[in-house]
Amino acid sequence: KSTVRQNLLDAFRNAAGEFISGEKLANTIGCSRTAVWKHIEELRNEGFEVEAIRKKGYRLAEHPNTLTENEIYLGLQTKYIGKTIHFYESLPSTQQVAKELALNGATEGTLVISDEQTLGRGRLARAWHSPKGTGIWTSIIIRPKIPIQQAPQLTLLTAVAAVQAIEEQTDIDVSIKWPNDLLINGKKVCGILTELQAEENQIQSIIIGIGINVNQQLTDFPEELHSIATSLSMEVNDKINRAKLVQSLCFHLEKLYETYLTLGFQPIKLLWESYALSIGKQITARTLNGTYSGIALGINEQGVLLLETSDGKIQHIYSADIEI
Ligand code: BT5
Repeated sequence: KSTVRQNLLDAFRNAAGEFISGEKLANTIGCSRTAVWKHIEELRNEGFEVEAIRKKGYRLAEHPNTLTENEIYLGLQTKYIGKTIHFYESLPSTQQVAKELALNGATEGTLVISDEQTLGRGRLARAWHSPKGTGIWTSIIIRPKIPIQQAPQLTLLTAVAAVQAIEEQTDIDVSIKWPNDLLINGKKVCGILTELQAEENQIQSIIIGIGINVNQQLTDFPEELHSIATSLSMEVNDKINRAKLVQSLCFHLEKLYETYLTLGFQPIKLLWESYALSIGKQITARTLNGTYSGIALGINEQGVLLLETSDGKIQHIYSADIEI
């Protein structure tokens, strides 16, 4: 992404809908007025409405409700999460691209996002349905200096961020099903997949994959998901602005991540518990080592689920599918 383009968007953002003269734009950006004009033409071709009035200058009038790199960047209120954006029209999976970028030294906060995934993945190689133009399919790279065992905490942290972003943009009540499902009225609206790269027991990067169903209608889902999945649009009967939701997601993710790095998991745990669905309830956890039923007591400091079975034993559940 050219820095001229980035500076131009920053200048428009700072102008908050007011006119800026071509000369002022050229000066703040540090390029010629011809270059300014060329970039404005590009923005227009992308669907942005840039008003031009003699003696007043330029004003960014309208944002298209499409998901583009510029559209996301323009309203971003973060220091580093989402500041570098790799946008694709279509990808097999954003996880794969983010992993390669991370291995090649991508900075913390780098965001990979695709308008469609043809091979979107859930946990345990399950498929994640990611049709074009409807959802948020994104992977974010972070590089926390924490012991590997604590990595699952980032899944829970991301779930809290996603709840906060969705609630901020839609006023819908969202709850979390441990560890990585966001539900609205019992139906899944968002899934999170965290994967990590480590060397000699040191975390190199964590790739946080987030899928949010935003503007799908029921017919956009395959038959087998009809009874278990929903989208934000289906819940509010309206279209939702995906770029704003990504911005909000980045904002809350960065805020919680900063809190986590300075104060540890405790404050995140409290927030997580306030949104969690299954605490104190009878659940069944299917793990690779067997199936356990009992009362979900909560999560411990590591983010591990504690399950009290009928014989009074407490099982530590590290990874499972939960039935409530
Ligand atoms: C998850 O897995 O919920 C993690 C999903 C992560 C998706 C993101 S999108 C960006 C990034 N790139 C990727 O390739 N992946 C990440 P899991 O808990 O295993 O749930 C998978 C199950 O959810 C499937 O087996 C289906 O039953 C169901 N499912 C699939 N697509 C869905 C959808 N769009 N909405 C709701 N449920 C879905």
